[in-house]
Amino acid sequence: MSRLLVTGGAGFIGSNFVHHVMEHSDDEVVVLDKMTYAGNAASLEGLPESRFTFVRGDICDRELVDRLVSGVDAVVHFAAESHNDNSLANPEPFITTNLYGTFALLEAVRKHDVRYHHISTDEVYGDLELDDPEKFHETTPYKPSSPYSASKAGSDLLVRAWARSFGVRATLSNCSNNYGPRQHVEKFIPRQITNVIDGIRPKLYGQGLNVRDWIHVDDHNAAVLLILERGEIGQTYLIGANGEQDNKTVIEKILTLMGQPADAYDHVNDRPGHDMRYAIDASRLREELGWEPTYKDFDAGLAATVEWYRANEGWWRPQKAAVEAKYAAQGQ
Ligand code: NAD
Ligand code: TDX
Repeated sequence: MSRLLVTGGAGFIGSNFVHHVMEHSDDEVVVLDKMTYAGNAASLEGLPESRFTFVRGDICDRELVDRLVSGVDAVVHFAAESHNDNSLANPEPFITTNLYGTFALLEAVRKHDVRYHHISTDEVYGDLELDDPEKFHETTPYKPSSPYSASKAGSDLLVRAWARSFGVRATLSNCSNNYGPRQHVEKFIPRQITNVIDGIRPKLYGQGLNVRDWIHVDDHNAAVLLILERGEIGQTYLIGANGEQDNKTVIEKILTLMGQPADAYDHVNDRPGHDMRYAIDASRLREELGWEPTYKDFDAGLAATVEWYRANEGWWRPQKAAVEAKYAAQGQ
């Protein structure tokens, strides 16, 4: 049994990770979360008190981080500013949380010699052409496009430097686009599902030819737990489930699943600098650690996600109006 510090555990992937750990291990979890607009206390309801502690605080608070890290066996670092569109409107919190916050954690795990796993994104590699036969792999050069992806790329490089220079026992994972329960309604899939529930037409940026490599959040988290337990120290693992879909197709699938005409959506302003395509080669994870995704059928995973948002309106309703007002102000 281990004691884990999970940063960002009230967010989308972090909260699903905490539930996954409770079900698939006997580890104890301490969540450290600032509860920004993206943190949702309801995502952590019902966890066993004997194995779960919640601390509200900032990963940039070095004293707090030092104290919490000193009491655990491992840190799993999910906390971040995570939305590309927000990073275009106001990059500053991305620099503070994603870079300085990661620095604060690295200094603490270095001091207390604590195992560290760093959660990152495929966006650090920039984008691919639609017809490129290559996918991203562990040695693809970094070429981030947005303030968000640049801040994540910088945080990855800090981890690698702390591992090499100070011997921090770190692993890294770069995952593709996640979908599933408890994702904030600012993100593409939940935004469109909740729009349809509310009778608002879904909003497609530009022509919607951009491709994302979708993976169910539970498959991402199963890989993270496996890397934490059995990954090679110093190694980077790419996580992806061969889930490439263009945005237009995803919107059409959501509309069809929800009983609407497939063309009942609007084209809105494109995202500046919009990455065209992401695609992951997860061979190392599959071959070295034996990981396999459970959700191999995107349509079935999407249908289950639609059902979750239908059944959990109380979870997302408080955020919905403000998110749509913000998008409307930027023509999206
Ligand atoms: P999210 O925005 O849903 O959650 C982020 C959480 O971090 C929130 O609970 C928020 O309150 C917390 N947080 C933000 N700043 C903080 C700070 N300074 N101190 C403490 N807590 C803070 O994000 P997500 O989609 O769950 O992403 C989690 C991680 O996974 C991020 O590192 C992101 O880069 C990475 N990632 C996300 C995806 C994806 O598709 N969503 C894909 C690959 C990697
Ligand atoms: O309303 C929309 N319409 C639309 O067409 C929104 C919100 C998005 N889009 C497009 C933009 C992207 O091509 O859909 C695609 C997915 O958009 P997001 O959900 O904003 O995700 P993305 O920018 O691809 O980044 C996500 O995956 C990688 C996460 O937000 C990141 O945290 C993660 O690193």
